[in-house]
Amino acid sequence: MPLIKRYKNNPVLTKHDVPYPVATVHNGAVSKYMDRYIMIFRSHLLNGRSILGIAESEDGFSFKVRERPFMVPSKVGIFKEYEEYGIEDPRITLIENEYLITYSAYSSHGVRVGIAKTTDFKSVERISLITEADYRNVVIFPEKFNGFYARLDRPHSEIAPWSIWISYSPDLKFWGESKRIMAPMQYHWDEMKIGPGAPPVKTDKGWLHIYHGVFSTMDGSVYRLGIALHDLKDPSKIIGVADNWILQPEEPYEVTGYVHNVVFSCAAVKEENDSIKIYWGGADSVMCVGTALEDDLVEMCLKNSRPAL
Ligand code: BMA
Repeated sequence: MPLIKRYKNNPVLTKHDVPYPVATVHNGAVSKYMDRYIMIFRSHLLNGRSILGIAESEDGFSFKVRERPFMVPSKVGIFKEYEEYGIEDPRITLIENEYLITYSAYSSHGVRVGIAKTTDFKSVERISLITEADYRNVVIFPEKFNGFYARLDRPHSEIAPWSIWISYSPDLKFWGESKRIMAPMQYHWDEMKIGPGAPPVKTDKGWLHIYHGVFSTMDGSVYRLGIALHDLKDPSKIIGVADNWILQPEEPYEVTGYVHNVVFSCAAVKEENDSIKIYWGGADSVMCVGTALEDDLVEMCLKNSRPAL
């Protein structure tokens, strides 16, 4: 049995399901909302810049895309300046009755991360740009720690391997106490860079965090998914990181597309039967889903783990 069972009708969304012209549908965030699943996904427009669309589902497998995009680059204020080249790779966290949406904001100043909120997935309000350049992949924990929001992110660096950091905030605007907590491992599937993937999922044994790792080959980079377990009370402590990847590009829709050999996750949804739905973009072109058992993922982190740093 594979660890992650791919849904038999993958991909669950493609550009053909979108009622406006796009080149891709990928790297979608997913959350349960009322009795439904909401997906906010990234699409490349035909000019190569990205916007965020929205789709709904009753079962988490079969999605219908709304007529209009959910978020496009802002036309006002500071967001206008920093979102000029597009917005990418959303993540959704439900915390204290608000759905927080983080996304990468691209402009001539580099890439930084924005945060917005919604309570109904109809209107959305931008809160702040929460990093300077060059950061991507912010995921927010769905609980506070000692009254502080916590996030994982991945700064770019010229002199250090691209690693996962943690920061805290009292108000979602001001962030600090930053610390590097997990690094790529040399001559390992994630040796080139790692970054946060899905917002962490709570289990009895710790917070499960699906991250992406990249390996450089003669044929370009390969994006795979890995799994780490963080301490329940102190998420800066990593209990274990699975040595093996949990998913790699294997199906045709993951191997070939806008960017070859990519599985990239921005969402994991915990179900009542202790299974977890994992969502990922295939080859930066389509959206896919699979299911895994929570216990299997936890066990992978605890047995046969590699050092976090
Ligand atoms: C990363 C980001 C992701 C993308 C991945 C693979 O740097 O741009 O959005 O899925 O590369 O192309």
